[in-house]
Amino acid sequence: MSRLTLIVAATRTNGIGENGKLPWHLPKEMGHFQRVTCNAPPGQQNAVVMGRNTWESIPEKYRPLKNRLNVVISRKDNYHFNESVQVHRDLASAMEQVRGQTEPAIHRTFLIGGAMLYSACLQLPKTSPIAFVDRVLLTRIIAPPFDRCNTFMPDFLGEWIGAPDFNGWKQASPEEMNEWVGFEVPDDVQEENGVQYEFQLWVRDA
Ligand code: FOL
Repeated sequence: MSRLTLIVAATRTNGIGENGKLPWHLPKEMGHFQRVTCNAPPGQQNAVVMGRNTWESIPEKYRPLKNRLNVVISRKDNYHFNESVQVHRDLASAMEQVRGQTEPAIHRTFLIGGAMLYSACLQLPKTSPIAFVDRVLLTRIIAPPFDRCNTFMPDFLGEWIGAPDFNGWKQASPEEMNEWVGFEVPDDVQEENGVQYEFQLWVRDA
């Protein structure tokens, strides 16, 4: 079984996209995404697994995402895109590619979207031979509400069951988050272009 870290920026109502693109322009937040997903020990690399719509939403000049193994999932026949990226028909096949890859060895695997893949993966049980999402690196967009979002991630935290446990998910402390990502992450509210957000890490037992 492979562990997956879901990485996402989402509003409080779980909005993540508007008409196929990100609803906001947050260069520093994007810098955080880049730094986290690129950070691997010397000689190793991380993998980024994504659906076709997410691939298409990445500006052409930035894809494939550099210094990361890019893996795309699409059921379209002969979907034509970048030569250096392999396309898979399902997550099982995508994860097999990741597991089979050596040189460089794969350190961590990040699920970078979109909505369809986030939902499918969050539903996998711990016993799944394919993968299990045991971490969510969530950038919570606090304000404004971005009411025009028309793509959403599942409400993985669900209803409050009793602190500090939400459906098996626990929020890591700022120290635990720094330790896991491998660098210092600001633990207060960030503000960029009039948008307020904060970095969170949620973990559940595998
Ligand atoms: N997670 C978080 N925290 N923020 C995001 O914006 C985000 N976006 C996606 C998935 N998880 C996320 C999917 N969308 C790029 C563009 C869109 C995208 C993911 C990545 C992208 O162009 N990334 C470049 C950085 C380019 C830049 O410096 O502006 C990269 O190298 O990662």
